[in-house]
Amino acid sequence: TIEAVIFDLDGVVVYTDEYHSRGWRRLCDDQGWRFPEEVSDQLRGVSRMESLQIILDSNGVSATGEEKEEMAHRKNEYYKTYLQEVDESALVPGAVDCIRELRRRGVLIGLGSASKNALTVLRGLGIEELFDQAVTGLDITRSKPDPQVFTLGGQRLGVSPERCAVFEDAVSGVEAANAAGMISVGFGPTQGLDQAGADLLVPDYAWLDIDAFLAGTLWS
Ligand code: G16
Ligand code: MG
Repeated sequence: TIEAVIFDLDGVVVYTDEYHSRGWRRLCDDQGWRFPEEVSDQLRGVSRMESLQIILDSNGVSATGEEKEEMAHRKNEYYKTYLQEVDESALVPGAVDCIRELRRRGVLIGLGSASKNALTVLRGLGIEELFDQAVTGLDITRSKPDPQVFTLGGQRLGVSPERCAVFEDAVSGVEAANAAGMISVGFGPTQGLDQAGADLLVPDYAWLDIDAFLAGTLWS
C-alpha cells in the first residue's frame, strides 16, 4: 500500500513548465540561438545550469563559466517576471483535488522539485499547506535522474521508498523515482515516459481512480 505521494511541481501541479520554456526561449532569442521543441522536453526536471548546457550543446556553442552564470541568471529573472502572473488558472486541472483526496485518506504528501523557485510558486498560489514536506532545488546537490530529491523526501516524510509513489512529467524524474525504489507515475503528455520505465502512465487527473491507485491494482 502507498503511504506517501511525492509530487513534482512544474508540469504536475502547476503549468510553470511553460514559463520555464518561455524564459529559455527568450534567452535564446537574445542570443540568436535556436530553441527546438524537443529540447524543451529535455529540460523538464533538469537543473538551471544543466538546462543551459543542453541549450548550448544543441546550438553547438560554448561559453565561459562567467558567461554561463550571467545567462542562467538572466533566464531566472525572465522566469520570475512570468511568475508574477501565476494565479489559479495555472494550476494543472484536478491536481489540488487529487492532493486533498489523498490527504483525506491519510496519505502523506511531499513535494520533490528541482526548482529553486518552488516554494515561491507554492506560496504565490496559497497551496503550501497541502504539502507535509517539500524538497526543492535549494535542498539538493544532485539533479534528477539522481534519486536524491525523492530519497530525501521519503526520509523527511518517514515513509520507506516502496511505500512512496512519485508523480512526474519528466523522463529524468521518472528515472529518479525508479532509482529511489519508489512507484513512478509518468504524468501528462511528455514523450518517452513509458520507455523511461514509468510503473503507471496517468494522462490527467480525471483519469485517475484514487482508490484503485492506493490499492496498487493499476500497475503490475
Ligand atoms: C523544474 C523544471 C526545470 C527547471 C528546474 C530548475 O523542475 O522542470 O525545467 O530547469 O526546475 O528550476 P529553477 O531554475 O527555478 O531552479 P521540477 O522538478 O519542478 O519539474
Ligand atoms: Mg516537472
